[in-house]
Amino acid sequence: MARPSIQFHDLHPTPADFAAEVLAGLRRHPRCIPPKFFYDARGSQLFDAITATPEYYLTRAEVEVLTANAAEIAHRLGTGSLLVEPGGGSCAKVRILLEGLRPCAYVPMDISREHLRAAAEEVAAEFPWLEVHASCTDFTRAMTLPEGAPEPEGPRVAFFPGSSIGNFDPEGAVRFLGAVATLVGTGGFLLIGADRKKDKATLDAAYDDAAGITADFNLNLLARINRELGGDFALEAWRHRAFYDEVVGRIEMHLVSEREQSVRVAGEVFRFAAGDTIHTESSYKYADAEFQGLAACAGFRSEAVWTDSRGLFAVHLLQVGAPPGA
Ligand code: AVI
Repeated sequence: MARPSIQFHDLHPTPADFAAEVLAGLRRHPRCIPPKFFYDARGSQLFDAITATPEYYLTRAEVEVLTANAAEIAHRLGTGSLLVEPGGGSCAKVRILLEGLRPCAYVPMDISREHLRAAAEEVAAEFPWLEVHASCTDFTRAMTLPEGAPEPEGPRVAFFPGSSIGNFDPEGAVRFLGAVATLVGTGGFLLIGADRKKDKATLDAAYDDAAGITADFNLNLLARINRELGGDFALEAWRHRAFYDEVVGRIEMHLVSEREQSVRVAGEVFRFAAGDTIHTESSYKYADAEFQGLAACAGFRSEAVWTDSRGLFAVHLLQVGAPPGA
């Protein structure tokens, strides 16, 4: 029987400067804090809990699409590809595809070292025939393959599930897609999940579940600032607000000050009036054609798009075309 094969490549990514980014965001108007800071240990647990709420349909819909179409995806991509997953710290959804794809190697990339190591070891144990090259890197800054990753007989394929593309603004999304296109090269593929535009009630509920888990996830950011940056946010004086802006086509998540108050963070004082907000996340929703247009700006053409039985969520298969004049 094949033995699990795993290589761990530590590219020593510079950790995000939590203090500097939070202070810069609180000095700005409108105030904002980047959503990447949601994911401390408690935030990651809360995110997992969100994906199991009845209102947050995204994860279930995407799993349904991948499961229903795994054979067709494998048929289109062939075997022997090099499968790369930027941000693939938990290697969860890729399991649906591995048996069909039989890639020559799987390269999950993530900044969270121990989380990546544990997940990569688990996937290698579960698929003993699979060569795993886990790469600890900040893929938003540098998207390169680790040294030693094999040259595949098949194409290079990137996998970016979860509608995480929606957490970039459209310009940032095109930049990210461009970096993926460079990584996989001409003829390479991207399989990517993108949440679709839909009625406001469904979207508002998905980001403000009745059990209050998304609210806890949002408020945990303030608890993290208190703990790690010597902040004194009074959590009971803040509330979660999420709404779908139908004109812009995005969910906005905010923390709303319930009263006039002063807050100290890392020695600096910030004043808030009642109703002032801190914008903590945007989650863009795309019609299929709109998303394909965005991907085209980054050099991809659409090969296929699949949706779940309720038409809520799309998984796009994109391929990098030859550069103009080639
Ligand atoms: C990680 N990301 C795709 C989630 C989303 O739907 O935008 C994060 C999230 N925020 C609140 N609920 C889920």
